[in-house]
Amino acid sequence: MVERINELKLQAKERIGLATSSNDIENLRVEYLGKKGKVVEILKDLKNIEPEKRKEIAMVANQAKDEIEKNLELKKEEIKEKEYENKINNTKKVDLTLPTDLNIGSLHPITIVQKEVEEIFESMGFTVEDGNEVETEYNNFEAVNVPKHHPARDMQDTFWLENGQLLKTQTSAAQNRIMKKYGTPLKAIFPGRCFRNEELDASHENTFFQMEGMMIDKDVSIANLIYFMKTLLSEIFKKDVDVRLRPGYFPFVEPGFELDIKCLYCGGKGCKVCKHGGWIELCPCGMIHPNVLKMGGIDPEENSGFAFGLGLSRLAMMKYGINDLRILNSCDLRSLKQLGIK
Ligand code: FA5
Repeated sequence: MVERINELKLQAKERIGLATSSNDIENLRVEYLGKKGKVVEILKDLKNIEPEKRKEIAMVANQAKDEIEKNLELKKEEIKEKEYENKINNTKKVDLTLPTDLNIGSLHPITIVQKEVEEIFESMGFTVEDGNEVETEYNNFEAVNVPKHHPARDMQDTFWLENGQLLKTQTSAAQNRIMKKYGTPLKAIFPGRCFRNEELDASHENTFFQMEGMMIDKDVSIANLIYFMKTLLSEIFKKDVDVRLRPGYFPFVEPGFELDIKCLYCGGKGCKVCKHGGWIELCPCGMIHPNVLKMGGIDPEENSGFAFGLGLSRLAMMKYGINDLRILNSCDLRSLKQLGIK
C-alpha cells in the first residue's frame, strides 16, 4: 500500500508540473484531494490493513496528501503570476511622455493673473494665505469694523446661508484670522472668490475674485503702501499705467483710498467698461483702522499697517483687454482662444 501511495504522489507531482492554467489546478485538486478523490480512495482501504501497520500507513498517506497540497499551491501561484504577466503584456501600452496636439485645456486667465501677482508679492517677502468661501458674519463684517446695522453693509448685498453664515463678500473677511494666526510683523496676501448679489454689468459679476494684502509692523506708512501698489502694477502690465489715488471710505481703514487705473480698453476716453468715466476702480486700500488691529490681537500703539483689496477679476480683464467681465465666467472656450490662451 505504501508503494501505491508513493506512486500516486509521483503521478500527482508530474501532472501538477504539466498544468498550465488555474482551471487545470482546480481539476487536479478535485481529482486527488476531493471527497471522492484518489487519496481518499486509498485511505478507504486502510480498514483492510492489520491494525499494527495501519498507523504507519496512515502517516505516509497524510504526508502524501500534504505534499500534493503543497505542490498544487506552489503551481497555482506560479500560474497566477504568469497569467498576470500575460495580461500586462497584452494590454495596449500608452506612452505618457509622448507629445500631444490634443486640446488639453489651460489655466483660466484669472488664475494666470493670480499666480503672477502671487509671485510678485512673494518676491517682496509676502506669504500667500488661504481664505474660506463660507464665512462667519463676524469675520466678514464685525472683525473689520462693520458692526450690525452699519450703513456700510448696504454696499455689499450678501448671500446668507440658513445657518447664519454667509458667502464671503470680500477677501477682507480673512484679515482677523490671519492677524490672530501670525501676529506681527506680518506680510501676507490672500486671494479668493467673493460673492455679492450685484446688478450685473460689464464690470460687475455676482461671483468675482479679489486679492487682499496686509503689511503690519512698526512704522508702516502710506509711502510703503504706494510703493507696493506701484511695483505690482508695473510688474503686471510691463509698462507704465496711469493710476490715481483718491480718498475712499471703508470702515476698516483710516485713511482710506481708492486706487483707480486708467481704462486700458478706451485709453481713458470713456466706454461701457469704465462706465464712461475713463477710470476703473481696481484696488481700494488704506491704513488699517486701530479697531481692526485690536480685534486681531495687535496693539495699534506699537504697530501700524496697510491693507488693500485688489480686484483680481478686473485686473485680468484689463490685462487681457476684455470688454466684459462676464466673459470670464462664461465657460466659453472660444473666448480663451481669442485671448491667445490655448
Ligand atoms: C472691498 O471689497 C474692500 N474689502 C477692499 C479693501 C480692502 C479696502 C482692504 C481697504 C482695505 P470694494 O467693494 O470696492 O472693496 O471691492 C474691491 C475691488 O473688488 C473693487 O475695486 C473691484 O475691483 C472688485 N469688485 C468689487 N465688486 C465687484 C464685482 N461685483 N465684480 C467684479 N469685481 C468687483
